[in-house]
Amino acid sequence: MNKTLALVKPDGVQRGLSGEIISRIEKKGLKIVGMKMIRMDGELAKLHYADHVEKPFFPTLMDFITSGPIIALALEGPNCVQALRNLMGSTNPNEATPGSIRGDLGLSVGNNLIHGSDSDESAKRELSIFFNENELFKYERSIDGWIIES
Ligand code: ABT
Ligand code: MG
Repeated sequence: MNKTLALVKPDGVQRGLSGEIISRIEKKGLKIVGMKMIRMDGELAKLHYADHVEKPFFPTLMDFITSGPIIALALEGPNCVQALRNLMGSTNPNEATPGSIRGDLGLSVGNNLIHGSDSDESAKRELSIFFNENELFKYERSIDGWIIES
């Protein structure tokens, strides 16, 4: 089964929205197979956002993402990368549709509450940054048959 990485960003944690955000992920049916609170440092931020290091907004992004603890989640489910991206909404909360996390809860692109890997390839790379193999759990949920078509 495919996996993806979600991060509740520092604004989500500070605003007391971690529960709301994680709850939406759980209600969708995605299975949490790893979870930890950490504070990213500059080195981790550069690794995670390797594609953005040269972008003009990177210094602001770096300050923001290292400004407080985040909650990292490893998620599993069919098409989980796309499922999470749909739950999140567009990068800019002003363009994100109502019903999405960013559409309902955010107002600015620099404080957009949640990260989700943008492809299976990114998911693999990013999960290996945040989780060791022994921090990812394999377990069945008794409701899986009601959520996942066999
Ligand atoms: P992430 O899930 O954080 O990667 O966001 P998303 O994939 O939706 O958007 P990308 B393009 O990866 O943006 C990464 C972070 O950079 C911020 N950003 C992006 C800006 O501040 N200005 C910009 O012009 C762009 C394109 C938004 C994302 N994170 N935050 N916070
Ligand atoms: Mg991205």
